[in-house]
Amino acid sequence: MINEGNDRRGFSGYGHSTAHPSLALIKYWGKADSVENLPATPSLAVTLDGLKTETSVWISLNTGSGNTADAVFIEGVLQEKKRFEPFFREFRRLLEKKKPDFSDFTIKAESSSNFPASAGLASSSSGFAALACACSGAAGVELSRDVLSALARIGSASAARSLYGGFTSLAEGKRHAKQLFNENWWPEFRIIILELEKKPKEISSRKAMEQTRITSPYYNSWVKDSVVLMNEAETALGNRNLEILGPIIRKSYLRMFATMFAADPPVIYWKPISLGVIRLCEEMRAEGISVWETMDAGPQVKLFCTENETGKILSRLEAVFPDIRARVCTPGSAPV
Ligand code: 2P0
Repeated sequence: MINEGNDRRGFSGYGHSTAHPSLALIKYWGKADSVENLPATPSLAVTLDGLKTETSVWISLNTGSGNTADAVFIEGVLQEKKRFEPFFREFRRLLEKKKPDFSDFTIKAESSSNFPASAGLASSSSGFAALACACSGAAGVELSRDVLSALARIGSASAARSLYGGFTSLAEGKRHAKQLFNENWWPEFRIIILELEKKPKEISSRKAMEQTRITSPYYNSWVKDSVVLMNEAETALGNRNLEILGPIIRKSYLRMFATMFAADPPVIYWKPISLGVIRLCEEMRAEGISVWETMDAGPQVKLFCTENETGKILSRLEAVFPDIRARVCTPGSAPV
């Protein structure tokens, strides 16, 4: 994470980090505070090994000449400044305390992932987690994991969870996430990531969340109910019991989408193939295979199962949907 004193390209600090996305079993959907980006619902997630975002950051002290605008490139494409401004503002505020002499500087970041961005595969979680770690590395400051988690949250609330490995939670209204169990807690646990579409989502999760909060008549019930689901899921995870955890996972994503469908205008991320996979999971469960699906802000479907059933599930998927890309993941580690 930290690589101080590298004068590459004339910059005064360089940092690099690799982070894994955070996939929610119990969903965060809705903000308690949109300025601070605090979640209205608790979430429980697993950090995914196999999917990763790599970010490099260069920090240069301003000398009074040259371009002093911060810049973030994702897969080589310059990003809109607005999305990153609150994050960089918070990073500078943290640095003021730690390094008062280090106040006037420009940040340049380059990021790339081994999976599509903005397509419902949680690229903003690994993206902002890696950015937080690479920024602290480039500035040469030691920030605790909780502080890095809170910094990443400003960028994307799900990113707060990506700062920790294994199974994590972010409580409603909280600034940073925490680790519930490390990546070795449940060695047989598997996550199958299905890439059904590569295209970026039509509506950002941030915008869709606000639309749901403001217009869905079910929003308050969703927020209340998610606390109940969270408590049940934590217990089931503590017992490593997929038969109990699976139905709670299913309730969480379906109740989240029910709330979105009821918004005005409705938020519909699903595609026909998403429903096809959901139906196939139902069929497999009817045959005794313990496979539990979830979806996020995009058309992709992700499956939870145990190692011994992974082969069967992949063969069934291959037989019905031969063109789908499937990646099998295990619980992953914290950013490095
Ligand atoms: C989650 N999602 O818990 C939920 C489930 C999507 C559905 O967190 O506005 O990119 O940047 O805080 O974290 C996706 O939203 O939203 C998300 P912001 P984020 O993983």
